[in-house]
Amino acid sequence: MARPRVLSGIQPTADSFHLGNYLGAVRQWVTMQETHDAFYCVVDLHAITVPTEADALRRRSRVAAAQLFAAGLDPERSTVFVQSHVREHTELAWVLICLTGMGEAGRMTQFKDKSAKFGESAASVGLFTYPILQAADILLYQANLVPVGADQKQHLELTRDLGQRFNHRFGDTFTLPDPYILKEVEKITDLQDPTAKMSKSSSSPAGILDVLEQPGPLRKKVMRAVTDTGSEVLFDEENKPGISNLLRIQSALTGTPIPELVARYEGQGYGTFKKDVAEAVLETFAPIRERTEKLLADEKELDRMLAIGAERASAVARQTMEQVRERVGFLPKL
Ligand code: AQP
Repeated sequence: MARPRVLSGIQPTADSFHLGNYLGAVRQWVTMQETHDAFYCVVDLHAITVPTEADALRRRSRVAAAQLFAAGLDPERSTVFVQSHVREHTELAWVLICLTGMGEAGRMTQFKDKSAKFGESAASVGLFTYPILQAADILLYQANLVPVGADQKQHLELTRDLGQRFNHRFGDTFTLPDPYILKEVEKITDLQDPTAKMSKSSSSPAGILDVLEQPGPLRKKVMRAVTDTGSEVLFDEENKPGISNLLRIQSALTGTPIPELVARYEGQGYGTFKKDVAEAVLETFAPIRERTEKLLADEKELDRMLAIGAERASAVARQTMEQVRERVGFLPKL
């Protein structure tokens, strides 16, 4: 029997992924390549929904791809590609845009959050339609499962709605995907503002742990993470959001259940605990950073790996789009 298909994407919007991207998404991608037919993309078309400089985009797209391979994606088992290399993403997005209501698109909370930064009228139409492009990314590959962090839940619902609407109007075409969200790591929060998600574009440098960062600054940031009143290491999301976030991180990185960690640090105060969290972060990030640097040292080879991914992705995307074109009523080109 064919393996179920998984698809997910990550934006090349910074010079490194952060701990939230890694724990909330990329780590699951690596595990799932063992059991699923895996498609993962660097979503550069999404990155340009906010002002982006061309050289930075090129650099960050390669850095993103290198980090994915360095984190453990195997080009033999996973199809890793750059979104703009497969033209069908934008073509399907247009068809889906024409099926989306203005009100429906306007309810997407990520647009509201991100556009608040520039003011809604200065935000691009691309930022507004971003979730529809994301729906196209997923539906194009007939994905069964989409591993993401909690912030993407609403976009996944829109994807299912649009897939279902298309199927209903034009005949069964798309597989309806389910989100795959690991509760324990669905929202890693900012070290300086433990109620907000750790984010490439909105966290302050002190609030974010970058995978490619050097050990010194990483250690400092963990040691300076905002903690809560009191001195006991306890899991209490409401009254101790900072310590709870660090406990979640430590548990995910070491595979130790939270109650066990709480028992281990009883009576020891925050200092010892934070030191251990910092060590766990360093241990996880160091090999990824080293492998990323090696991969980036040979751009030609990296581009070749991405070309192979694009080829495999295009074969699937072309098939879906042929069906879509025919069902929508576009004339075949002789
Ligand atoms: N803090 C987080 N906790 C858990 N999961 C997270 N993800 C992001 N932040 C956290 C998940 O990482 C994947 C890739 O994210 P993205 O690059 O598509 O962008 P995003 O979700 O918008 O993340 P950022 O860091 O906030 O990026 P910018 O600032 O560029 O918008 C997704 O699966 C996401 O859920």
